[in-house]
Amino acid sequence: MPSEQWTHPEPGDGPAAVAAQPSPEQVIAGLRATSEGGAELTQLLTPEGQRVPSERFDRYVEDVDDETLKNLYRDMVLVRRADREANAMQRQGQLGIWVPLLGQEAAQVGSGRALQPRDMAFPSYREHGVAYTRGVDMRELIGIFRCTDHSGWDYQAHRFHPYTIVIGNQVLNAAGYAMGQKFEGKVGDEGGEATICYFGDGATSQGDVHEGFVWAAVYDAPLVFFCQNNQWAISEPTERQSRLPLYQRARGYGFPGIRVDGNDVLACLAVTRWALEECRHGNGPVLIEAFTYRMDAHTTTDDPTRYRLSDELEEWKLKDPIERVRAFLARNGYADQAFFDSVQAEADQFAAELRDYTFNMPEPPPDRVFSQVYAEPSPVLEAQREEYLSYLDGFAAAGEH
Ligand SMILES: Cc1ncc(C[n+]2csc(CCOP(=O)(O)OP(=O)(O)O)c2C)c(N)n1
Ligand SMILES: [Mg+2]
Repeated sequence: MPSEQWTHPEPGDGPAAVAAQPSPEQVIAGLRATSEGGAELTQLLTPEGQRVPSERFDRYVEDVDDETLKNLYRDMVLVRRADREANAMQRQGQLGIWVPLLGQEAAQVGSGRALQPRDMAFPSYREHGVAYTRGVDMRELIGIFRCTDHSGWDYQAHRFHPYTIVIGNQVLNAAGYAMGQKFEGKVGDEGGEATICYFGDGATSQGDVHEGFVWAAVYDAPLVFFCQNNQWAISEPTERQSRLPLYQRARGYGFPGIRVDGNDVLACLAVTRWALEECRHGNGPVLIEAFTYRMDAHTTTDDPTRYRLSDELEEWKLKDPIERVRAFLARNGYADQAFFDSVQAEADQFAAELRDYTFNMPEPPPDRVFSQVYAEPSPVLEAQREEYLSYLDGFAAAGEH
């Protein structure tokens, strides 16, 4: 921890009332550490697209050649384009709500691409980019926001759990799942399994997250806690939720924590690969704080101009996750304008198909709400279904008169 940052004095270090007062410089240093990246930020690609060597993490991206980087660029452009399309569709009344991921493409694509097919992922509700890397079709996902579906993809096939709206709750599910992987002997060597769990900065204030940390720690569960610190929990900034950078909390639970530049896809890939390897070999859990920024509203029902200044957004635009990869590819001659144009055209097509699908999405049958609730049929639910269907029949009969 940088020395200038304030921490509570040790008991007995002078009169408490005096000793517990941080100096103005220490207050500012603490705020900077929670709201700016700080020296501890692991970065492999600067916002200007310069490659920064890293003794510790370069080995985790040795195989990333220009083709792989172009694929990561393409992933991010497609995901962003779909996100913007969905946002527009909500504005046109085609979706009930949308949860934008704008700005978080690198954190999601980098960490998602670090996973092996056998690993399991637990998302919150903003992880459309991770869903994409797990092979969940954006069309499978859009139904949630058109209110026709409840995360209906096959989560075992994709190894990607349903979305969780209850803040932090998926951390408990993930801790239990990872403990199961441990109990079943699926960790310990190269072929080992791991779990990754996504949550936000605000979620770290929830009891569920604390409990998940405790259980995963004491059982050495193969679990990567992936916190996307996008600086905001709706209108609550991170510095109102923590006295120290979030990754440092891991120490109190007895596992490693690391802060990565969440707008750097290469660093997110490297650090997540490292963390997953630790977990696979039985050295889990690990906390990753991906330092990023929510560039759009919390959801389409939110207006961020009510609680944050636009200069903050302008500052983060300069750290855009896609632009730095574009700069790196172009500067090194790995990609030309034709490549960037073709990716854009593909993204436009991707978005057009999403729109087309959404507009023509079949209405689910009314009794769908009763299906896929339990693995086995339930008499109580079956009775409710019958009652609901006969209630609906009443309308049909009334219409005949
Ligand atoms: C248990 C619970 N409390 C409150 C809410 C309302 N809520 C929805 S999102 C949110 C903020 C979450 O912020 P963060 O964890 O930083 O994730 P982000 O939305 O920034 O990705 C809150 C308080 C909720 N969904 N669940
Ligand atoms: Mg947040």
